[in-house]
Amino acid sequence: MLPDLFADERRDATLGPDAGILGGFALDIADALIAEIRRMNADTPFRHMETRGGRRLSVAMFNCGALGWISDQSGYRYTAIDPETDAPWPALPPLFRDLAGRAAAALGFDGFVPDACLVNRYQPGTRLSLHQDMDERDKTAPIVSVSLGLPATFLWGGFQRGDRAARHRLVHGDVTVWGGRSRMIFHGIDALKDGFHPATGALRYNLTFRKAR
Ligand code: MD6
Ligand code: FE
Repeated sequence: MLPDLFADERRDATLGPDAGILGGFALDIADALIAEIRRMNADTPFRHMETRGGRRLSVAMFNCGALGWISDQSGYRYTAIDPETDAPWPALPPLFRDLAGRAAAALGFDGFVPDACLVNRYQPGTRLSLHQDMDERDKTAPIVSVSLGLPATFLWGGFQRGDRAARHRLVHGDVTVWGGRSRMIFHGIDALKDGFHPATGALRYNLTFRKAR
């Protein structure tokens, strides 16, 4: 029998219970997603937020949707107003909402309607250290995360910060979904390697959809 040449193409992978990578799930709309990021970024700048301790995050961020995740000297929280522009965050594009719902359903989370989308921008050298996503009120909803542009190494740890982390490659168009029993897993992104991607140049974008309230 001939080998299935496409068996590897989608690279779906299980991360843990209720968590997985949907390889290439957003590939067919990736260009349109990037166009939406650029359109919103015309009015809403990427910025390097500060942690409570006064350290600057190396990931640059903005939000779209009713609520946006922010960090400053008083800590982490969700707000309806962008403190940088004093205006509401840009509306969640229907294309984004639809993608998040379809991806969540693929992992068994039906009816996922995000109210927050964090747009992350990584340059070579940018990293996101191990963390838990715990600022969302509704921990029963999953999180859906879309990778665009340069590949990254996703770190998938355990329930303790010191637990050994597995490494998973995330490429343009991949979507990760997690919730349920894996919702509080420590995770992060290793320092982005230098490179060039035809859709984004020397950048990686990540969209992270949540139900914050
Ligand atoms: C990133 N993602 O992929 C960072 N958090 O750039 C996250 O921190 C993340 O991908 C919660 C759920 C999914 C994620
Ligand atoms: Fe996270």
